[in-house]
Amino acid sequence: MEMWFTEKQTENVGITCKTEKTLYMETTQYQEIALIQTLQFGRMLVLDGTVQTTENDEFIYHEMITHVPLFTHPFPKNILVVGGGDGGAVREIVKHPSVQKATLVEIDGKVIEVSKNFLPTISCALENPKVEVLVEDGIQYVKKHKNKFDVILIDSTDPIGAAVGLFSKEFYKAIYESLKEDGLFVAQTESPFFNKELISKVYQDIKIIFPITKLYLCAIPTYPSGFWSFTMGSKKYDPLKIDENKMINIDTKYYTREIHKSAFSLPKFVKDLLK
Ligand code: AG3
Repeated sequence: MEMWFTEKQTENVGITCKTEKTLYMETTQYQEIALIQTLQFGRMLVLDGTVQTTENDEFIYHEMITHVPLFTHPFPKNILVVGGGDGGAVREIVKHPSVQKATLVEIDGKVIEVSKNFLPTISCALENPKVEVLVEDGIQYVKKHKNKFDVILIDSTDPIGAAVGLFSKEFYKAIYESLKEDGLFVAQTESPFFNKELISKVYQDIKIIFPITKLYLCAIPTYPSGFWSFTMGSKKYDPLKIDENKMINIDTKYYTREIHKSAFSLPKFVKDLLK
């Protein structure tokens, strides 16, 4: 007998992976968590039926959500991650020698626990002394902490359920206040094929608040359409005017200096979403 897992990415499209077994499944107050052993992608974390990360392609997302903003800021010291309970973004953040502290605020403590138990290569930095892990509502946390962070990463799920507020203008205003005067932030902003309206709205909302707003792309095999966007809002630093001499060599598999720039070169149909 063969077992397959399908994420229905839209009403009419899905991704299907052959699986060996389900390692863990539980419904928490916030969502249904599943950890599946797949043949193609290794272990896969699934929240409410949507693929969050897999052992084999997670590096693309986690490097791109982290290194683009952290190399845009000339000296990032204090970093906040909202969501990201699997720890992948934090693992990349602590590779930067300038970082003194990374605070991870994840609403669902079970995601952290399951990732620690089943995804050691992703969650490995959660115990790092520079990392503080808090289980609480990221929106409330951001509202309470003003003028504090150099870089904020919004490593959220799709804009459904608990994550809806993470895609709101009100939240972007709170992020602005939570950043220092030269701070910047990046949010994962879904697929340019399947989430066109969301991308347009988020971009316009951020643009009203931040002097520099830019969208960049990467290719992620397990996410809807395989094509993924991130949106950056920055108070001072332009991601395309970075001092390349300051870019230290850190160990990556996707991110390079060339990718840092080329990721901002957008296909016409994506550019059109930002008008
Ligand atoms: N967060 C973004 C996952 C969105 C994927 N959407 C989907 N499969 N429908 C990833 C969290 C990784 N730290």
